[in-house]
Amino acid sequence: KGKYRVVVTKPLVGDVWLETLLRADCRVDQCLSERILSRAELREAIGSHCDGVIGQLTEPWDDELMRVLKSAGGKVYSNVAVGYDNVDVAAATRHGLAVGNTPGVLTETTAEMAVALTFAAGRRIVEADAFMRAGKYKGWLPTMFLGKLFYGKTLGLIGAGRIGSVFALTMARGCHMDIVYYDQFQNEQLERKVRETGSLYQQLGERSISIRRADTVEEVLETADVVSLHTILDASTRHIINAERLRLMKKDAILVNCGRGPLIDERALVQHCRQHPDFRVGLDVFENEPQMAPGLASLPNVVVVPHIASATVWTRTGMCTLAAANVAAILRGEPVWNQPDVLPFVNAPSVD
Ligand code: 8YV
Repeated sequence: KGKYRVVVTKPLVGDVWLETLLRADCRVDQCLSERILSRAELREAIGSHCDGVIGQLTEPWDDELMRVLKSAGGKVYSNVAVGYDNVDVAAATRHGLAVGNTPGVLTETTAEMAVALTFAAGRRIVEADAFMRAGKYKGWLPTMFLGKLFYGKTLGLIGAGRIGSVFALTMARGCHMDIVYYDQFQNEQLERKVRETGSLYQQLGERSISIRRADTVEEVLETADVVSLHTILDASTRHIINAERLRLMKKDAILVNCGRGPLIDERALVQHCRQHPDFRVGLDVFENEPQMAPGLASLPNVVVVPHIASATVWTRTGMCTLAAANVAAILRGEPVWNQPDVLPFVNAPSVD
């Protein structure tokens, strides 16, 4: 029973997403395997009839798979992620398929992971934890695990959209850091918030904060003590951090990436970290997930986590629910979940 058949390619979080689909008259075929489905398995899951797919960024939703979905009667592909570099949106649009994503619900959660990685890398939390667990703490020394102070330093952003802004404000307000950002667009809202916080700090007799938009990526890299990547992945941003640009950074800077792995040339990063032990890195994403570049995992100046920046129960429940709501709305021809600046469709839903 159920008017529409919806394929879900991975186990999801919570029950609301399922209730949302069932309420919308959908029959749900969910793949409960934790394995990443191959192209052939995705084709098989779509089968001869499928109205919509809820998929993941680990899957290549390119022209071929969009064609398969369209031929099976599909109307919508919904990514359980805000990023959609795994989706050929132009192909989907050509085939008349709407493409949904999950902006908004993961902004703070992802920004908080960038904060966590910044501190973990800068204060050597993982190294120190391993030291304790190995029973190596034999007595306190003033020279032990010297890390970085953030207070009053400069924070660099590559990409100042939703997540980048929340990260920057959290760090700048908490540690009184100045911000320098590179983005195609000026973020007036972020600039205003920083200016207003700066004047409040001044009134309170505390260190003020400032913000400046840089003309080039280089300018951010040269001036910042912490650089965090929050830009989308496309042809223009692939390897935006390469060997040459790493050399521009301060030798004791911190580089954080909760965006997409291929923003960094990971092999060049390994080399750089070997040469500069005071350079510190926090990574949530990798160039060839789930693999890491040879040598990366054994570097003491690098902290790595497995793409979990949005992994809280609240956020993943929200992402899965929004992904389901996107499918339900398209199939029933209803308005999509919406709020200013957060549109959960990356192309104009053009289905009949
Ligand atoms: C998720 C992400 O961890 O939303 C994104 O673009 O990369 C992360 O929030 C991932 O999408 C889970 O599938």
